[in-house]
Amino acid sequence: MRAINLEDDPHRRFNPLKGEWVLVSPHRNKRPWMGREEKPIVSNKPAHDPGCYLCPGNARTSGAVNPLYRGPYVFDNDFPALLTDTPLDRAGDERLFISETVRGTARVICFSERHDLTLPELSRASIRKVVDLWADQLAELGQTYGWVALFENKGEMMGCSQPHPHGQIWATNYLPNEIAREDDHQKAYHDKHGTILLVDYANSESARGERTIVENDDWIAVVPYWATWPFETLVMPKRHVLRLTDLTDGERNGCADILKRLTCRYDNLFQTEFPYSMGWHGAPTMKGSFDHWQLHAHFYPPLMRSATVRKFMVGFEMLAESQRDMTAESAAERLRSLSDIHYKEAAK
Ligand code: H2U
Ligand code: ZN
Repeated sequence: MRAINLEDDPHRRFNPLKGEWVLVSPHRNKRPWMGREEKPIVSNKPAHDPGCYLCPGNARTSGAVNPLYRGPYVFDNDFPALLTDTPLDRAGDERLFISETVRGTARVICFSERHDLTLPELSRASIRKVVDLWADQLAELGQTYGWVALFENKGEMMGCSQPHPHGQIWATNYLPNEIAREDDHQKAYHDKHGTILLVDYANSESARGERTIVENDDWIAVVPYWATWPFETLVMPKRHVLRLTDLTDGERNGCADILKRLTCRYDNLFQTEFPYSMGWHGAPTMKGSFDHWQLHAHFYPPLMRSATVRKFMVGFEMLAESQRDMTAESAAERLRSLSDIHYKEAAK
């Protein structure tokens, strides 16, 4: 029997962070595909839009008026999914009808005063300010809440409702599903091996290089071995870091650098404002021992073949398990081969 070739033969890969498998079918990439030719997407948004709820000086839907802010700006979400004062008694625990009450809060973070500049189009110095504000928000909300979700939904395809570049912050008094799973698996790995799962992973990927997209002294961005979305990436510090608040000055600059270079490549891939959901995962802020954690960011972009052709997680994926055609290595190679210079910048 011949040896399995991961570039050609159907196989499964294991995600040690979630404890689940993904089916990889690289042979299907040989199917004929009529590539669609699309023009680069250059939006002509103004630097300030009088009709935007998030621009400086404008009124939001609630009637509250944004200050004339410069740089990143945080405000309380006018329609928060969680409330700060929900009564904390247990709501129901019949055998099959289990519920619990929750407390939390939600905020919106405008990345800068500029209506027309998405994250990759901001300078490293401006992105650094976003990194600092994320860390400050984590420090503040982490005093009250056990989990602080820092994330961005980018693009209409991902359900983003406001054109002004922004992210969201949701703080909860419980660990959401994804976090609880990552907590379990990082803890089990630490108990078994005595080392940190994603520190081991970041350093082995750095040594191998085949799934690396961009890397600097302190950070690495890879298409993870177990990626499910075509161009999914994982961004990690190489040193053991629990939370954004623990990053040194140099590591914060490095973080801005890696985010800039990764998101520019994303935009350059299909010459579009590349949609995704991204978010930071670090050690929870609730009481307990979380030293087995490693800070990281996930990027989950839906696009597959062009600025408009996306992957759907349906059928087998909904009902059985995630599946991909293009290998993580091919996706990484495509992203790695692109320029750090944003296509809009290059066209000037
Ligand atoms: P998206 O990231 O999905 O675009 O969400 C933007 C958030 O901004 C959304 O949660 C909030 C919405 O509640 N928002 C306000 O708080 N005030 C506004 O005036 C507009 C939008
Ligand atoms: Zn705006």
